[in-house]
Amino acid sequence: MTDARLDLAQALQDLPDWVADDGPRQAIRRRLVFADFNAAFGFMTRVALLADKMDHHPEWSNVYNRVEVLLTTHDADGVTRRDIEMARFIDQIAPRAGGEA
Ligand code: H2B
Repeated sequence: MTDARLDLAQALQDLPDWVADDGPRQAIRRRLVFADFNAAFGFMTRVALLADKMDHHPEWSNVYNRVEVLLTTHDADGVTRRDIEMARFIDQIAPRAGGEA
């Protein structure tokens, strides 16, 4: 069964590092900066393993040490608890200092 869309403003209250995407779909995004490509790709690998397990996949891009992540649930056409779960995991493993761009 498809999860319900969440109230975006409310969902973002607990996720200070995430912003609402300004594209046509309801989505949240976060930019991360790592020490180098190795660290960025290691991060992506960890998220990919969760994505595979959850059958829930981020839309993302990587350029050297930068990773841009956009989370939305295609089936629900918006942000659901699955995106929040993934965002929290990302926040847990993201670099603490200097991890923002
Ligand atoms: N990822 C995301 N972000 N949203 C989805 O709705 C989604 C997904 N659906 N990964 C999954 C795969 C679905 O297509 C498969 C068939 O379960």
